[in-house]
Amino acid sequence: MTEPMKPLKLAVVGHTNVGKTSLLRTLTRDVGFGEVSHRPSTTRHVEGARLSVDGEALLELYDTPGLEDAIALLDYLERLERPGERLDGPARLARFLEGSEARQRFEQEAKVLRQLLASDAGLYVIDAREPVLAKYRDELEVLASCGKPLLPVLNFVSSAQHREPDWREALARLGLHALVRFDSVAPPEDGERRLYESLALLLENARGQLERLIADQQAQRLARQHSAARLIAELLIDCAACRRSVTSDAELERQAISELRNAVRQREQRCVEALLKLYAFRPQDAAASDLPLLDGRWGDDLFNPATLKQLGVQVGGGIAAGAAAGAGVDLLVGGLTLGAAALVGAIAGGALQTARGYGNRLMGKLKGQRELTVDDSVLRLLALRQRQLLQALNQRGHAALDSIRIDTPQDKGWREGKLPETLNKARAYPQWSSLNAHPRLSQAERQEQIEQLAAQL
Ligand SMILES: Nc1nc2c(ncn2[C@@H]2O[C@H](COP(=O)(O)OP(=O)(O)O)[C@@H](O)[C@H]2O)c(=O)[nH]1
Ligand SMILES: [Mg+2]
Repeated sequence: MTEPMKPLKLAVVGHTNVGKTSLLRTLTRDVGFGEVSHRPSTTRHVEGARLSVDGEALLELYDTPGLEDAIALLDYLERLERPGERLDGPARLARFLEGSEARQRFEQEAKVLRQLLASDAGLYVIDAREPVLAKYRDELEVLASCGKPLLPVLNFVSSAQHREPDWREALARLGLHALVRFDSVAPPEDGERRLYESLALLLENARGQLERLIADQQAQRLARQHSAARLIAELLIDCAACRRSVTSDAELERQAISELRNAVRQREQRCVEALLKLYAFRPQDAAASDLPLLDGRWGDDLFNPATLKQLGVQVGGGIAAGAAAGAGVDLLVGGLTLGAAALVGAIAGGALQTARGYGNRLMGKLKGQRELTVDDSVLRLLALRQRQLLQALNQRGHAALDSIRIDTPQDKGWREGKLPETLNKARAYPQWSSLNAHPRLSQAERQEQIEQLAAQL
């Protein structure tokens, strides 16, 4: 057996307020890590987080307080040398850390330098919107004297005013040629992978663990996307299969529509919350605006070709086509004979459970009941909104503070096109909807349809 590897230790360092704590939040996918603030010097001490794969710790990240007065510190370090003495960087730092100023005037800086000395490398975080000022160059010089590899991370690159070329040039002049572009609030899609790959170039011994981390993160990303598509598919099946039986009466119908609207609205919110949780965000990180256009539809899905097929009824092309087109009234008249025949056929075929449901719904029709279902356009709308949310989640860093708004897409495209076949099918299976009484959600066929629909999303 091979010895478990020691986790790679990284110190996250840089000027105050450049996004060090934010970078840690995003890399650890932990919205609660540390304290993020636009005020300077919120992080007063060193705080660590660990990334593990299969229970094995691969990486330790240490957040540090910001460096505030590097110019004065560099001056001080230079004056630590006695006449005729030539100390190298680490030796000079060692002398500084033993001295009293490390506990007084430069207490913050000493914490940072101690952490970097105890780490394998440092991530030097830069606010790429800032001009390259002398204080940053001095900061880098002080940090470089620890003798540890430093990887500059250009943060805030999603901002329009970033000065990436200036920083690239300045860093090159200091001998730092590798750097990573990042944004903790809106990270580039391959940002993490590039960061770890660049580290692997600086730390050849840690390549194995960094590659494992990269592979694991890729696998997690795919698994998340698959689970997300399933959550959305389940929402759509739930809504497509949802049906309410209502006595024909204006007031009762109005009430039923309002209840259906609430049920769908809440169901959508449940999906939003499940997606947020899956992506490790908080419930307040997204809010769905109200669903427009939710009127429900008065359907004759009883004569949906899928219902008939389910009952083993062979219908002529004419009836099936008429049903698909929603020619409800004619079929209602013919419903009795068709229904009776269907019942006999279904019982003979052993589909008693289905036949009972079918029979009740048919009786309902004859007693003046109407069936309310969720309109196609609402299903389209739900699909669009949830996909939009998913896209936002895929692009969101765990340092983001503002919340995502889920609005209705403006384009009209969603009204058109064919609905996925699975949704039409679901209309004929009320037991597939958690919004109906007596749902049977673990039915294999329902699961299959969810899987199929998820693949289409
Ligand atoms: N837009 C944007 N804002 C960021 C980014 N990184 C940090 N911030 C914001 O910058 C401020 C300082 O961040 P913080 O992580 O506390 O900086 P620290 O002092 O270096 O730890 C906070 O308001 C963050 O929300 C980024 O990459 N993009
Ligand atoms: Mg901080």
